[in-house]
Amino acid sequence: MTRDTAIFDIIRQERERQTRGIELIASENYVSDQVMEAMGSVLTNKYAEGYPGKRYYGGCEVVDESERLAQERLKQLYGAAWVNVQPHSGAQANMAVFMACLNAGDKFLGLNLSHGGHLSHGSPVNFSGIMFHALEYNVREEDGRVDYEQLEQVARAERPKLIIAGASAYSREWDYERIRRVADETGAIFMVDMAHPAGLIAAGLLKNPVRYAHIVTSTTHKTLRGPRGGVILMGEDFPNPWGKTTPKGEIKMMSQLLDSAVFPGTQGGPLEHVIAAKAVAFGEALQPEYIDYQKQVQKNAAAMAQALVDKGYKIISGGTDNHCMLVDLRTKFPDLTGKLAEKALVAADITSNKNMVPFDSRSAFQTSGLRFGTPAITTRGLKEDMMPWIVELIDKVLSDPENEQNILAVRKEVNAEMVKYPLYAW
Ligand code: DSN
Repeated sequence: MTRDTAIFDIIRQERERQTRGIELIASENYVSDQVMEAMGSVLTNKYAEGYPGKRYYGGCEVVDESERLAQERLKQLYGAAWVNVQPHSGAQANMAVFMACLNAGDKFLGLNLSHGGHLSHGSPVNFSGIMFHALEYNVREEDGRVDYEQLEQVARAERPKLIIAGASAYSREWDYERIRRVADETGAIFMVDMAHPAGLIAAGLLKNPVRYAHIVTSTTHKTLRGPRGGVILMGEDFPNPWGKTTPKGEIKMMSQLLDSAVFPGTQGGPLEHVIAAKAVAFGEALQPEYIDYQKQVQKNAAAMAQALVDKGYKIISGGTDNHCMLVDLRTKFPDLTGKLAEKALVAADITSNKNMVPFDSRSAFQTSGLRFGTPAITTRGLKEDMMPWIVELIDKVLSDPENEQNILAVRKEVNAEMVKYPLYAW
């Protein structure tokens, strides 16, 4: 077969882009060679609809072993009693929870997308907001922290069936105990989407939501540093609170509802090559050196946030407890949009994403914010003493975002430094 030079040339270009620049997208990371090896393996050839030991295809005995290993390692990592490793993504994991817990039109409560929430927690353009009745809570304007009082008020007044904690752009620890209390009081199921801080939680550096929530979902590719994908976990299984029964009249357990909601409810054949890569990543996360990595992610984020504050930038909530931070550009550069800031930084080989800030005066296409995160640069080997240097470069670009000479000078400096932090041996 002729080699597909068109696509492999594009892959080479992307590898070069990743290698020469500073990656600050909070949801991205660089996986290990063995995670990539598992993803690019013969397991991609196998159909395995169903679950280990109960498949709809023959020849699944080998992939059964790797899926079981992924399940066992994930349980061990978070102290979970039950897991599902098949969701193709975090949004698919969330969709399965909605399928298991709600009927179309039911009320649920999640963090407002423009206050740091996620698309699949109730955005009107997502299945969650289209099929279900989304209610929202915000962060407080004065300190950028979750408004737990508002969350409680809405839960008591509206009695949603599901309450969701978790965010895409929120740099603080959560008060899971408080949300669980109001969920118990109002009869709601409490779900945490831990996709962003999952790696820090696995390392024991943030509270483990599996201890507080009924159901936890996650992606596997952010701080956790696995392949692109999703998972669902529970600390203990429980009978579904609405008495849904099996055809034989038995009350279903939540694990049965969730398994059925993933397959056949919302997905077909599982991606067994990705599940094997998830198993590899979970195995890596169980090693002692993984804790050192996550501690460094946190240290780097704290140092970057401080350096930004020192330069006059406003960080929503004033700092970070985790791997990310949301910068409100309006304080330092009132006329600079997140859109232009992102473009100028990309031209300097510094990658981040524009983001709405709470109470933003601009649209989601323009935005007044930038989101930064440290998982990828930490994998690359950068330590906290390098964070002021990165912030200096960011500031240089944002101070004159349409000056091509200025951007080129920053880009040269970035490229010269990043050569010292090789990513791939091949
Ligand atoms: N899009 C992801 C992020 O960047 O946070 C969340 O799914």
